[in-house]
Amino acid sequence: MAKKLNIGIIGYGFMGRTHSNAYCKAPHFFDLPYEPVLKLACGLEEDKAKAFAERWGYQSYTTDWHKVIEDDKIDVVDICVPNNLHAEIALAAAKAGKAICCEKPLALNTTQAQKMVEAVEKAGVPNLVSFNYRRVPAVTLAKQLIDEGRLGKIFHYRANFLQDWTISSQVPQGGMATWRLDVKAAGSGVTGDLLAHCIDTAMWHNGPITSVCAMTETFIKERRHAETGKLEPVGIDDACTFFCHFDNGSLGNFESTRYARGHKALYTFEINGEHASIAWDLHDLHRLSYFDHRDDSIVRGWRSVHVTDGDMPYMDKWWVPGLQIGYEHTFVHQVADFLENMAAGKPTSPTFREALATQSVCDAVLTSANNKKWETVKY
Ligand code: SOE
Repeated sequence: MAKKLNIGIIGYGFMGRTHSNAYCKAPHFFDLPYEPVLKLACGLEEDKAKAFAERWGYQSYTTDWHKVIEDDKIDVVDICVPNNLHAEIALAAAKAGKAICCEKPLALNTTQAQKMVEAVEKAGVPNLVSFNYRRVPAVTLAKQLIDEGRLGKIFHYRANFLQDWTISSQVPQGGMATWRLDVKAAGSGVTGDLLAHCIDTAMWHNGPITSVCAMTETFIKERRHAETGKLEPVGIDDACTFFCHFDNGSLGNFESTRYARGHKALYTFEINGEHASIAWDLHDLHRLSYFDHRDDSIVRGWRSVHVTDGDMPYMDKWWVPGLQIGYEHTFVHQVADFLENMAAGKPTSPTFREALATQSVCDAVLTSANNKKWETVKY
């Protein structure tokens, strides 16, 4: 019988739902050393916290996150609240000896993130940041192909994360979901929210980014604040493009915007190596495109690998070959890896320390855009 592991989740929004779903599903598909028990759910508004707890099967609820930390029965604190609350909660959770799963980006900035890393490392608690796209089987397979050396020397890494949901000036800043447009809650715009995903995956695939040259734009300068009702200046970046150098000598090219009409969440990357190239697209997430120059010329071309076979990452745990999985499964894989590693006393990537490196790149990107100069990333 797997040992019970009590989960206390803070935040009942979009991410609170993805994480709760993952704790429910993981034990059905993975042989886990722990059985996650949905113990306590926390959110600001009582009726919403109660409804969330009932819907997902949490045993109780609270509106005060301190109660989650103070509860001796809670083993894992799962942080799914806006970015400006991550640091305070994580520091308290680490002090209380809890394992921590924190939503991305780790913090508002590198200074905060550094303190969070020190806290979890001092306390020796398991820690993980939820950059979930690493755990799309096709994205994990890309990592495997790179590590096997199939691409040879890598020359280019390009990634985009394109959305279109903030084009209307009537979208408010602040409040549920739209806190992402309020710089006080989010820290930054597309850089921390979307490019952080691309940077996390890129550095996992292709090693550290050493220097960046960026530009950002805020297309809508004022928006009504959902909490104050007043028109207030917008402090986030609506769009960001940057070039970079990787430590291995390759060049990077990244773009993110919430103003690409027609694209809802188009995360794509392409990696070009000496022998082969890889491309991936979130809207077709179960496929990995692969081109290998070493193939006979008469059959050489881009292949679309359907990542559903049992020998492909995570896929032996799901259905039968040919039947695909989707977005929510990335969080299930995250829970499974976290619990397995926790039992084995091993870290789960990306740890707070690894997410600090992503935060350092984000900070360098924003500094570069501000200074209109190349910036060396300070790790
Ligand atoms: C923003 O719209 C958002 O929900 C991000 O916050 C998520 O991290 C991303 O996966 C999808 O888009």
